[in-house]
Amino acid sequence: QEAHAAEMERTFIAIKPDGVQRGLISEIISRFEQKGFKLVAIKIVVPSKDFAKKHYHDLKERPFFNGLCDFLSSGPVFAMVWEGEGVIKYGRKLIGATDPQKSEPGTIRGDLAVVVGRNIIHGSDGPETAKDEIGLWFKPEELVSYTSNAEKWVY
Ligand code: FUP
Repeated sequence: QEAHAAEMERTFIAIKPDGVQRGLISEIISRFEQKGFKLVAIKIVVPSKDFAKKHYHDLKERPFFNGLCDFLSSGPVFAMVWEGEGVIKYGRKLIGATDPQKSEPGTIRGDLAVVVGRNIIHGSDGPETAKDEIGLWFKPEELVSYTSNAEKWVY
């Protein structure tokens, strides 16, 4: 069966400054890649604090909002768009619970992080957020569309 790349689900995944500084980029990419998801955009950028506030606008009433935005803008963030069937929900599963103390072993946060304020990775929590976050971090022309040779074995 043919997979239609243009119709495929996409999600926004970002390795936060702690994950980048700790050298976890390749480890994290591997988990998404080995699952069978497809990388369609990447960039490494130090977001401004204003940009961080836009990214986390849903959390602006929370007590940790300011510290969270300071943290996200404190160093390079490795931003990605991943594509594949069910990638939004399953991406969250690969990432694990927000608090690494509650993340299962085998998940990215469960295996690689300890505290909630340094939980190394972000992933969109639903289709609307995914669309908004991809639009915030990437220009449409920065996303590629291609058929990978592996897809005929994944689907
Ligand atoms: P998640 O979608 O799993 O990243 O979780 P949230 O959107 O609820 O939270 C976003 C970020 O806020 C978390 F990754 C870490 C930070 N946070 C805290 O620092 N303290 C909290 O109690 C909850 C979240």
